[in-house]
Amino acid sequence: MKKSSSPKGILQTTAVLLLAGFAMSLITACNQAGGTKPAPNDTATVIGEYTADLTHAPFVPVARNYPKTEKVIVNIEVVEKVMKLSDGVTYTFWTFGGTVPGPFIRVQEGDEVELHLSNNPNNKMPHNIDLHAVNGPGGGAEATLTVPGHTSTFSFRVLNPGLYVYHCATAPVGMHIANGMYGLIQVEPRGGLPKVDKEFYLMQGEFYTKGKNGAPGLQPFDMDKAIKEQPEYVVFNGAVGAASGNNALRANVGDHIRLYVGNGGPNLASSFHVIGQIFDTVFQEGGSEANHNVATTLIPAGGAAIVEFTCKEPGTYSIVDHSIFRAFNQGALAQLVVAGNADKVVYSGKISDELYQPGGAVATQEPADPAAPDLPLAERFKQGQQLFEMNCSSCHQSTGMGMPGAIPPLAKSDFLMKRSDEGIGILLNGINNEPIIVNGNHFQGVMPKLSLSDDQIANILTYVRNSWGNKSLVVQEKQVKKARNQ
Ligand SMILES: [Cu+2]
Repeated sequence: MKKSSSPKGILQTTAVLLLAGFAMSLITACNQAGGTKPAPNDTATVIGEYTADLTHAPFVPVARNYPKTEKVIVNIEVVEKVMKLSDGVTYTFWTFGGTVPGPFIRVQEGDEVELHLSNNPNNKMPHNIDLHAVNGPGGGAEATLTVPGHTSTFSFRVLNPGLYVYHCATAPVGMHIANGMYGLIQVEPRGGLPKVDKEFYLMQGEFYTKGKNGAPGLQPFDMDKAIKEQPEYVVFNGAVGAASGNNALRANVGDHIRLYVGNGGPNLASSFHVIGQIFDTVFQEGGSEANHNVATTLIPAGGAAIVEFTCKEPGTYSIVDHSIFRAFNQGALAQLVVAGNADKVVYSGKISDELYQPGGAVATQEPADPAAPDLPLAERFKQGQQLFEMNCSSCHQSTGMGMPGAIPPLAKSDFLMKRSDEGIGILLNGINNEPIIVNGNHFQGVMPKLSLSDDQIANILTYVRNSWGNKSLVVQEKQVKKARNQ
């Protein structure tokens, strides 16, 4: 911040000094209370000043690793703006810095942070910021309450290292958070965290829209659903698909990866999990004590965690809230794409797939029967609908719309409808991470080979190829048999 000699500047400086003094007296009181925690770096002399480099998710600022305590200027502008929540769905987000989550702030233990919160003149609402890294009333909320067209300034010393959530705390607080007003501040311990190869920023949050999940158009906020804690969307980084598909996180085999994960809530705790990975280190709740060898870690609303792991196998890893309907039906699904060479000792992949018939029956392949009876479209369609609901709809959705960025749509799918084999090959063989393009969008993932008979495959394909705007002929069992025998 530029030095100002205006009366306003002097007033601000005075207010900052008063606040700082108040904070110091609080610290003294806390220390005298006999806590066992080592005295924080509260009296170090501040040397130098710089403006923080803020990043937007999934990126994290480079660690500064400066040996001295500094004054850090943090400038954040609040912007109310319409952005995409899901394919065809928009929402009026209230944002720190124009994105959800807000910018990642990285400072060092003991630093003096001078925060300037500007409220864009085109905004309609007052806003403020409550940083969980602050020792002081409201975490800065009262000091930063700002109407549109104004900037508020306050300063605080970051006394406790750790990863902390910040959020707007203007009434109605829940609504400001539910509209996307949250982010993370990492207070680096002195000496820094151990070096890793890749760092990413992910933040979960729920959205409560008037329309049901997938209902198109600009969706208003629904206070009743928010109070009942029944979101329509649970997402990472502010939108369905914001960290999957073309936006997936990327790394290489052998990289040691650190994820800074926040949960803005406003209501739900996250059962944070990376499918097919084990966190070698977890700083639970963003604190200083590390736990090791954890597969799923709980992140409370308004809380955070730092997780670390090394990918030993290439592939696409799904990052989920393991409250699993949120992942596959509401959007809480990110992806990490890992490139490199496979190690068959660590993970073999499928070695074989043989018929299993308990009771001593001799397992034999179903004989090819080119004379399998043709059935009318209506009959295969009806059977196919039931089979689809049981086997396919949890990923592709009952609407056939899939999940943007993660699961390709079947409705009006050029990939499916233009195939010369009617899609039989996909159901027979599955998809094993081959990149595909559906209606111009890139997808890469795994569709398992399901245990379906030729008759069942014919039924499912007849249903899929004649639903949600798709139109084609019936697929018959003998076509599937023929393809299988080839
Ligand atoms: Cu706000």
